[in-house]
Amino acid sequence: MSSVIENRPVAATADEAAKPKGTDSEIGASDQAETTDGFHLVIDALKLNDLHTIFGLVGIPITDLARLAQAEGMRFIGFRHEQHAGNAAAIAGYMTQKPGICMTVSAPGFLNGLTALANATTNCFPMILISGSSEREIVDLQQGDYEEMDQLNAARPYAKAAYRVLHAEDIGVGIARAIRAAVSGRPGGVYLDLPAKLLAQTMDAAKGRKSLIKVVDPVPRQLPAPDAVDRALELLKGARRPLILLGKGAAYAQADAEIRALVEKTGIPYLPMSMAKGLLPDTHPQSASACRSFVLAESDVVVLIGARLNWLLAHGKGKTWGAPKQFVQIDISPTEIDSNVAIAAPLIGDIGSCVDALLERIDAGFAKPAAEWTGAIVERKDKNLAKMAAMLALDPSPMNFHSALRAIRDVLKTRPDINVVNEGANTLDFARSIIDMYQPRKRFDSGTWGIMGIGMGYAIGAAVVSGLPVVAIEGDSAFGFSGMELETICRYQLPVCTIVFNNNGVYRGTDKNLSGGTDVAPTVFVKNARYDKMIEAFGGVGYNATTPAELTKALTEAIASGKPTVINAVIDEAAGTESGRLTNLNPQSAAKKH
Ligand code: ADP
Ligand code: TPW
Repeated sequence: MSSVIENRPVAATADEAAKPKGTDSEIGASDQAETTDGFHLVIDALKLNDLHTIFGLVGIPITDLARLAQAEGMRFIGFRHEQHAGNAAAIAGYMTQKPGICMTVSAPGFLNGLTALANATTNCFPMILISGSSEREIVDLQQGDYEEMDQLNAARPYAKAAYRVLHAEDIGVGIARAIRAAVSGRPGGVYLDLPAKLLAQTMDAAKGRKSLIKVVDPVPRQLPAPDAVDRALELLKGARRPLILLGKGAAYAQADAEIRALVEKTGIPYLPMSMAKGLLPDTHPQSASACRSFVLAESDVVVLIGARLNWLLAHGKGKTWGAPKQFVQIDISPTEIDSNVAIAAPLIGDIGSCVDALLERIDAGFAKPAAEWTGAIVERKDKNLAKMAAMLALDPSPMNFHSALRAIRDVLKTRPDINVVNEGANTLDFARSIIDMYQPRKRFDSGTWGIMGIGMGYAIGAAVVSGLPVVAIEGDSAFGFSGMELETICRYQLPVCTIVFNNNGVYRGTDKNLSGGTDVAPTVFVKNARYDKMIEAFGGVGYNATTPAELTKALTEAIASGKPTVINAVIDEAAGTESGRLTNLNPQSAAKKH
């Protein structure tokens, strides 16, 4: 098969078009100088919209597309499995407000990417999954094409939008629509179906260029209605125990200064959801993280900023929420309002504009919360922090989650610019509360689904986008979902240090087979595995750490080296609890409750 790069058909610039024509053996050179094709139009459309990185995995029909993208100056990061390419694209979207691009082959490659697309949509991350597809005529008659699948319809329920382009002259429109759908309003995952035939279609180069669209104002501001702002302020003015709750929508919105001003001007205590940690430094005096249960239960008016009242917030009701409350909810999506409980003061718009509007009208007469409320919070916080400090000071052998995380926390404190990826059950729950974050959009975790498998994909995406080191704090089970991407990390020499919390299994490693049979229990892995050896296979550096001191040394060295590294952190196999802090969601325990 000839390559599109060899037969480069586009005259990209006037200079190139003016170059002397080649020999007769360069078939149709003068024709080619005036035509373009689907391959080039896709690349040109992406570049025109400042999208310069593709996360993907090649094969028919997109290998040449990937080659060409690279030849034309785009970065193509090739993965070992499409799900991780998709996760990298999703986190790139979250970090930049521009859709991350993931590219896959048809049917199985597409389906592997679809989990990431669905996860991105669930988390409100903008990304575009571009998949090659087989011939429509054969797919629709189910005649058994190579990798046959009706991908467009398969994607629809899991995507914010899904489009297919059939004609080369529509590629510009297709990509513009995909970009707008991904980043405007509530961000999400968009599927773009590109049949193989489309990529090879040719058209006049000048017409092709004209058909491309540079999207103007892809993330338009959406101003809140003035009466909605008044309503929210009235409610806040009457509050005696107000609380601000920051979600990852607030981090995504990049309205960092406005949010900080709102928190500080009103004096209202705040709680960050896990990925909003660092939006204000976790050490901020108004942070109520250390007494989360207390403020959720005792507050009377709660301002939700880019956070949904889903399972992560106990749906806004029940014991967690204690005293009756009223909510102000700032969100870009009007249908989010009243999704779980009544919202007294919805504020619809982009977070920057909504927070600005509140700030503008908070006058001198706005009283800061009473000392009775803020004092009670400080008292609780101090008590809980002292308890936690005592726990962190213990030095059990083997290490437990706390002693290992204390070591990591102390190293990360010296590098607030570092990206942190975190998944697992106990590893996730403990790291979330022990590892402080100091800067916005530096923490990436299992998110809205509580999904395992985002680890290496997010780590690669974060390293590529930021150019800064990544520390991935991974349960040993969680790590297993994406572990093969260590090769990808080594191939691109990314500064990713993966710390595997190795406690010999899912949640822990001590379960027994209830039948007494020879198979190990469903939660148990190979004992004393050496995850550090895995990265050595690809030229990376492995460390085995059995004490906090060894962990500190390994992590410090790993970060300083900027090399791909894995630290096998040996954790007491009996230390974890089933499902971490989600024990109550297991059917057995849930049934007991009812
Ligand atoms: P968390 O899991 O941190 O609680 P969620 O993902 O549940 O956060 O909520 C994020 C919310 O933020 C979503 O409801 C989404 O519509 C909203 N959102 C995302 N971007 C913006 C924005 N720029 N302006 C306003 N709301 C936004
Ligand atoms: C895609 C279910 C939730 S947490 C977890 C699994 C398998 C792993 C917990 O063990 P790990 O962590 O990582 O060793 P730790 O700290 O407790 O020792 N498949 C998917 N997503 C989820 N959430 C699961 C399974 C699960």
